[in-house]
Amino acid sequence: MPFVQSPPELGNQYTSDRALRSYLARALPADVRAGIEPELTAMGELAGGELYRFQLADRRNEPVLTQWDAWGNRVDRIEVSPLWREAERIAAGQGLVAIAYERRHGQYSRVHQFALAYLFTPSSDLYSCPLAMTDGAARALIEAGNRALIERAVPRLTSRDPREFWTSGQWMTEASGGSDVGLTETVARRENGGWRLYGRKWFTSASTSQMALTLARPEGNPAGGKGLALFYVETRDAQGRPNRILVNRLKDKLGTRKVPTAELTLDGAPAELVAGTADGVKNIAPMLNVTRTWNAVAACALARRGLALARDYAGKRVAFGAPLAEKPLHADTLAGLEAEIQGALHLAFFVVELMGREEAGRAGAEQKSLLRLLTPVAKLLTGRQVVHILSEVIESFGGAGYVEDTGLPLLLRDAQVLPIWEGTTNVLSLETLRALEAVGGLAVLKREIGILLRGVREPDLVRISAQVERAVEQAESWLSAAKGDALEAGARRFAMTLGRAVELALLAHHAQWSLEEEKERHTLAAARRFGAHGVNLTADMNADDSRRLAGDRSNG
Ligand code: MFK
Repeated sequence: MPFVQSPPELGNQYTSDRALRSYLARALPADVRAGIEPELTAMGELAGGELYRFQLADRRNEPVLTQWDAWGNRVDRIEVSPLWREAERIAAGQGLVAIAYERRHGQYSRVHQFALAYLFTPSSDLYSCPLAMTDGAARALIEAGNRALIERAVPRLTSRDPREFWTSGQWMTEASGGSDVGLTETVARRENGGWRLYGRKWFTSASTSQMALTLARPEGNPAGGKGLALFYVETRDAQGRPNRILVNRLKDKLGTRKVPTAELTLDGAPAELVAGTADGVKNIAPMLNVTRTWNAVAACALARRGLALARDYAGKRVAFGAPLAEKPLHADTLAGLEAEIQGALHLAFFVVELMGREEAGRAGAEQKSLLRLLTPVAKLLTGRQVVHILSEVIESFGGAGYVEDTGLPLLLRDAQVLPIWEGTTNVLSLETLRALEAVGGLAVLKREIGILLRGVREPDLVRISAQVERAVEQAESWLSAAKGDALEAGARRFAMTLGRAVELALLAHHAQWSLEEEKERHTLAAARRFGAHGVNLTADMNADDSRRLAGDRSNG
């Protein structure tokens, strides 16, 4: 018999996730944790068992667009994959959006929701994309205070009944501007007392949604983001026909291939204003902040899935006389990934906690400022971390990781979207600088880091605390010296430094708690390793060198 390698397997994705469980033990009151634990255990079982097997079997199914019926009617029907249909049923039934609005656990409801979403995401083929937008749409409508739209849409967006449940799109991207949304060309016209939208949306994720929030420029409005207005659109009319919206084609993407991302033409689509005839970017910002948080949680979730598979495999795969797990270099590689995942997890869930506090009316001005500042930071940093981690995960399987029917390459391809959609790393780095201005500089972050590190006593954690504080000081002095182009050029290194500093501060805080309360040294190990990877990335780069290196068209 020739040798046949056993594939990697997953267990219960909640009970086997030490970092998540330890985090929840600290972050949640005991009664809240006990109340949600059965749901988390059941979701962990589903995600590591039945749903994971379904996902592997469903690998080749992708959404299919049918533009015409047999009789020549334009129908633009999109059939999603079987797994996506099941994912929708599970997501509605488990309240993956609803939990945040029912608020059964007050300020902890967001932690509850996102812990479930984190477990669900890697086995859902990114069904968390429509969930993120649905959550964001509910939040944006509520913030806008538009009673009629809230009454019409929010009960559907937050329904637990799969027959009632609606998802929402977030149509922002146009060919003219993916990041520079102010370049939007879609026009809104007053016709017969209502608004009609005309234009082309270039990248509409999850285009099977029943509604969308979108941006368009009311005729006569000035150019730029301020001249845009936020509109509510229902995608089908009362008879279920496309609502003057044409699906031109589905995108042929690197990853997220189960997500039916489409190019749309709005050909007089009826729409309603959400919040006045201008300030569209500002009015859609609450949606962006919610989807960016989903993005950060999804990044941690995909990274965790990759490492869970790599770790299981390392215990089974024998090479050079021993399982890979016993090989010092292989173990060292996985250890580095674990430390980065734990840092990312703590940052993403810190933002989740802040969001929950704000929504429950329990956040003071400082916490609101922190949320504003750390939302783009968490999104951009975790988005980069997950791509690095999953690239290493693929490599840790050798050739098997490069073969499609192992289901592994999908992880890396899907993860690559996370630093792109909802604002690229660079766009969010610049957004971090604007957010910093909005919150009055670094003082609020420094105070929070001080609070996190106050109780640290373990000698290694004391040393790590000093490393965090030094990195923030270095970032601050870089910021005060950098001007003009140098400021913009260094924005990513600066934002990543802030993010890494907060990740390490959270790890140190949690490690001290875990040493005392759980008698565990796992997070201490993660903090030490993360610290060894480094925090401060700021640097004074030579602008002439950068111009030469980036702009040399004669060099390839
Ligand atoms: C699993 C995860 C799934 C996630 C689902 C993903 C589905 C995919 C769907 C998409 O990808 S949709 C496309 C997402 N596109 C983006 O995220 C656009 C990225 N570009 C930016 O973020 C630009 O920075 C931006 C469009 C915001 C720049 O436009 P502007 O017009 O130059 O905005 P500006 O001047 O920065 O902000 C306008 C106002 O909004 C300001 O308020 P004021 O008018 O009072 O000064 C800002 O303070 C406010 N604002 C902007 N961003 C904000 C915000 N307020 C709060 N939070 C924010 N994040």
